[in-house]
Amino acid sequence: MSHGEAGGHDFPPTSSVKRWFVTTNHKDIGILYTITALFFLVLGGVLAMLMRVQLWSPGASVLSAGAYNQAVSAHGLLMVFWFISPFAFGFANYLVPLQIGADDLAFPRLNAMSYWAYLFSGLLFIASFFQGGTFDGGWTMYAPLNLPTYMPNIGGTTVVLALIMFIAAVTMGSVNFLTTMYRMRAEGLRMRDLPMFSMSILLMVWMMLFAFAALLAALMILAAEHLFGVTYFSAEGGTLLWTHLFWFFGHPEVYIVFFPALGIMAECFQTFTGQRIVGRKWFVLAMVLVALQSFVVWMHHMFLTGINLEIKTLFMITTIGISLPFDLMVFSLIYTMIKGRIRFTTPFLFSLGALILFIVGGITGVFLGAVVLDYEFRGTYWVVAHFHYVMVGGATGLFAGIYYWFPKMTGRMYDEFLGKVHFALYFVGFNLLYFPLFVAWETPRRVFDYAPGLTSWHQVASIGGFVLGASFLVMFYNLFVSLATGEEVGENPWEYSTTAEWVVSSPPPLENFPGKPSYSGGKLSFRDEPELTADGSGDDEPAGSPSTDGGTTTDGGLASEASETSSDPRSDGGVRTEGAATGGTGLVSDPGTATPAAAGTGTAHGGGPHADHASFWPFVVCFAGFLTFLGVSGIQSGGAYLGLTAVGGLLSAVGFVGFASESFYVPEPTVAEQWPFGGVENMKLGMWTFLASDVVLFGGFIGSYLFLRVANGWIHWHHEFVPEAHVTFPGLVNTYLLLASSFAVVLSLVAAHRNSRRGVVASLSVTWLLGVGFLINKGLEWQHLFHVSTDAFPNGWNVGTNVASSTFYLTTGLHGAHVVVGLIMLLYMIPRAWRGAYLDDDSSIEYFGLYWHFVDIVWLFLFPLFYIL
Ligand SMILES: [Cu+2]
Repeated sequence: MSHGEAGGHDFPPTSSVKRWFVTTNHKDIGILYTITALFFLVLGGVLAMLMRVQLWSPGASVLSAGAYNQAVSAHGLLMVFWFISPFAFGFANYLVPLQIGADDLAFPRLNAMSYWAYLFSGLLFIASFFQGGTFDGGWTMYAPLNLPTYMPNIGGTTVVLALIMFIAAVTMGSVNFLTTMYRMRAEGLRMRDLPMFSMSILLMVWMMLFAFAALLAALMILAAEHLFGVTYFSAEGGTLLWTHLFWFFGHPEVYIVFFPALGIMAECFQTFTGQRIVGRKWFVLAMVLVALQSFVVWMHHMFLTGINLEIKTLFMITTIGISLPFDLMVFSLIYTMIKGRIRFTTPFLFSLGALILFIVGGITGVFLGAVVLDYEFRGTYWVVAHFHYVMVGGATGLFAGIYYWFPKMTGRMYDEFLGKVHFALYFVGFNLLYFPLFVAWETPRRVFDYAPGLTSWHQVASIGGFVLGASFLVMFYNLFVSLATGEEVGENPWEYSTTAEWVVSSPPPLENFPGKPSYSGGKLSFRDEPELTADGSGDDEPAGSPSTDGGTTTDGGLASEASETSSDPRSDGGVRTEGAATGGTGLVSDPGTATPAAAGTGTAHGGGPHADHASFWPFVVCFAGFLTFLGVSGIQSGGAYLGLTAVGGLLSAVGFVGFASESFYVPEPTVAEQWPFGGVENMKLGMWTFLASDVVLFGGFIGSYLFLRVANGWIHWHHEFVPEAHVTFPGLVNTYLLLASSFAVVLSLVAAHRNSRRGVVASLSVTWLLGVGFLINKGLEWQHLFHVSTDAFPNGWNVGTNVASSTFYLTTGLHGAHVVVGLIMLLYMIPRAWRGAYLDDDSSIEYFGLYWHFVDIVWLFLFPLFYIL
């Protein structure tokens, strides 16, 4: 049986439209990410050109003040969120599994979810333009400009929701990459030997996991401020609170953006100089240092606020200090060039360009990191110029990547001459655009007018902007034409490139490798025998594929002879030769049930079932999320928005049920390097990493509460803002209920060990009932507080009454939502336990338990903070 006939579970060929809606393959998702990100680049670029037209001469009126504010804000948000990181995610999706010798990411369906959530979050952003105006408070979204008072249009709210959806996509991606990279590396591939690009992605997703969770806290609060009228950022100290939350995310974001570019630059420098990165070990160490330090520098964005000078000085030191590891990386790249023999290809030129831009951006950044100079430069075009040298420097590295891997992804070569033309226009255009802005630094930032004396500088900048924009026409033309007519390439057109993606055909076959990749012999080779494990599962490999030896080392080794043996012309499709396995049943949290035994018919040549996880549901769920968020954005105005919310909610429910009940099969790796998580299953590591980001999310909420309470007077809080009726007792009851429920989860594990079906069902049901009891008790308490009627609170104590009520309801509400999610998981698990699941393999209960205990522990923090202190 061939591919498309396999009952809707396997991948249709790439020429089929359906393929792109159901695919979960990392290479397909990588291509989808890349193309979508380029679309948002064009959108953000057009907005930027509108701004440059407006700034052609002082006093111009191409855009109104309001339209200019929207253009500036949307340009910034689209480029920072929807273009640059997703562009890097595209490469990461395509290449990381290839570079580390994995078949796919650890959770392929989650990967598809991540892409669709990203796409629909972007479409939600675009929808905001048609809701009476989009967000217009700048990309940093400073309070109080981000509040409904100053931004009453629905579009402003929609953008906040779009960002929340975007962060959902990022978090799913981060969890997936971390699990994959820690657990699915080829045998013998040590963590420290990861290729430079993969290493940069590893550090990027670590930073993303924590930084974006902080932004999520800020955005959830902001959304609540728009939708329910809570008082955080409009309260005493609220403006400063926003900047803390935002920049705790925002500064690491600079490195999140720049790291993948750095990884690509390192790869390109190695390939096109034929020289391993000089001081590779120190290079990697410097990256790790930067990743850690990036979280302790955020306050340099707040030098002009009332924070005392000692703290400012401390943050000046950490900020300027971060340039030291960067110096090391820059010198290492420069020495690599000096020691090697350079080939000036397009990817190399873009890498070198990125390095030059980054050096300028870095040096001008040190000026801003110094407290005294920041007083001078803040809010001026110095910042605009510096920021673009760094961020677009990062984008430049990514454009090196698109030329570098274009032959790998398409099997065809781009036109080298046109590539160089693109680079020349791009580099000249960029510098014409931004260098004059350092000179015209006295221009106020984010303002659509400026002093006449600066006109000529701005005109040069505008010309540069159009040259830069036009350079992309060359790129799109080049890549598009080459797709059809470019010279066909073998597996490795660059000769000196040494990472594993270059030893397989271009484009690589669906299953990536002709066998199990292994580095145990010191260089990459493929085992041709399927690995049989005790339970008889094997890897998914067509019979008779040759044992090949790519003859390469993992990274940075000198030239390797291109291997011919591994070339296999199958591009994709048509390689799976048997029907779809029926897989296990159930949710991702149930890998235990998807055992080969349950998989039944779908035996591969190796004797086990093959991976089977194509799915339409990720698309459905994310489309439903799009409708729901769009409805919620205008829910206060009712009417059509109310209907949209209902339809979206309904479709979400259908989508999640469909997603959870679909059968799929993802094999756990049998032979893989798994340091330091050898004994941990994929699902467990995924849960851990997710909870790590959840810790930061709650940290953001609890931190906000503490911050606002201090700002409003710690003691006064209870005397002035909280009614007498707010007593400890309901909170205490809830503490006992949750502790008891955690104990019940432990009992269900014990019951599973004793093989007692009834015991498992009973204890899970008790957990569920205790959780429901918790929610009822909380509901009664809230109901009571809503309707207190005292002199101080004649209208009750509801979400919008004051800062204390806002923090109380929102923080405990977030916790309550976590309880609800846990109860939904239980509703899925209890019937399955009734049918006898979890007795052989209780890992699902264990993963649920991790989540449930976490929710419990959070409550142990909330209870004293909100009820006792
Ligand atoms: Cu910063």
